[in-house]
Amino acid sequence: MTAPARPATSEDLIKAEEPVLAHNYHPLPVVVAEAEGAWVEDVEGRRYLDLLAGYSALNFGHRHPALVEAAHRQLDRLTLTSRAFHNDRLAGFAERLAALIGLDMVLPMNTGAEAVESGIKLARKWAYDVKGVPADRATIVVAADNFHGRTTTIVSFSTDESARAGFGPFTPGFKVVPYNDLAALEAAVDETTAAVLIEPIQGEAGVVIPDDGYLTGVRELTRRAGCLFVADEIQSGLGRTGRTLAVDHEGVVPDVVLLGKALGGGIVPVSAVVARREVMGVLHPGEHGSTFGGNPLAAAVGTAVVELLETGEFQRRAADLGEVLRDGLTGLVGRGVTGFRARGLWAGVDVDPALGTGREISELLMREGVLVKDTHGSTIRIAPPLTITADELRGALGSLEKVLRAAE
Ligand code: IF1
Repeated sequence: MTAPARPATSEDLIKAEEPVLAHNYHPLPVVVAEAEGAWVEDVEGRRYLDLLAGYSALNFGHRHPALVEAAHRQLDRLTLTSRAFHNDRLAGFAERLAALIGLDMVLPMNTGAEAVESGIKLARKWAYDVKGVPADRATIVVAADNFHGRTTTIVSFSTDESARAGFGPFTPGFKVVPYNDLAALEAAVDETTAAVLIEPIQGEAGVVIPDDGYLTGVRELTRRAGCLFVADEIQSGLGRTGRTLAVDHEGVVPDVVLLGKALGGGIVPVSAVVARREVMGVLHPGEHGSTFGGNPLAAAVGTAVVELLETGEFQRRAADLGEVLRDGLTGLVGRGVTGFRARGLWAGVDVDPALGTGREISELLMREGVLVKDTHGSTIRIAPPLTITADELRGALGSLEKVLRAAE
């Protein structure tokens, strides 16, 4: 008789990854085994408040009952067809998503990077077919410090050396201008420009919010110049900032909106390009696609996500809880925090570098039962599930205060 296997500890599991898992990440040393709502539990049963929410893939929390139910129901009926056939879930998903976003047509994909790639291809095709740019001459203007994903084309226009170095040769056709600088954008746009592609709020850069009027300016400039405005709302969209989209804060409607992360309800990867009919109309059979894009399970979960957002409840929660977050962070400025940028339930918090790196602060917070993720240098980002309660959020801010005080 063999002895029952001793359950693996967090330490065992972290060690077991080392020889078999690519070293493209440096995760916090927590091994999550279960989760519900804003809380995760590790292998030893320790509980943590999740203030990262899967980089906003978990806007509705872990295992939101309506989303899990939609997934279960669909698993029992039909999971995949490929786009070689129609499936009975796709029309409803596209119709409701387009209506939520205020545009006409949907191209369903899977990951964020695929949505960005698809947006780039769509903009180029539109430039040749509609705008009349000479073949292979189309350019796309992007912003410095962008983060749009990790494919070879997308890292081609990254300004982050660790994302780019070693991955050339790079895809041509991109012009990089400083973010939040309309004059630089104006100077970069010409008759070859297919699109301006930006994040309405730059996530990876540290939750960088442009000046009021910037997005309106981008909209006016692109309209005047006869090129497309493509907004990457993969992280900023779907309730995070207190509105359905971050561009809604300026009442701006882009030509193309890229969605991902939360669109899959934290269950399956679901992304989408949502666009005006005249733009999406340039794509014909055989020109673009994906085996998994628009699969029935993704469409069912995506539809349930759209249903949650149609009520406006989550956008309201993000706005209201955003005030709690802002108040808490304001109280920490000068007490370990040198500054912060916040919109809705999303903040980039600059910690005094004398107190430690963002990574060190994140590890200390982990020991207090709060999970966050650092970004560059001494910045940590806070993006809890929109289902978090005000008391839970205040508790987490209390833990941050405690960690900062102990680090002094
Ligand atoms: C990783 C960051 C967040 C995105 C925007 C497209 C994508 C992303 C605006 C691509 C992805 C991720 C990827 C994730 C880390 C993460 C991230 F720090 F890198 F910037 F969220 F803050 N557009 N962001 O933010 O979407 O292909 O990943 O589905 O580990 O690389 P994806």
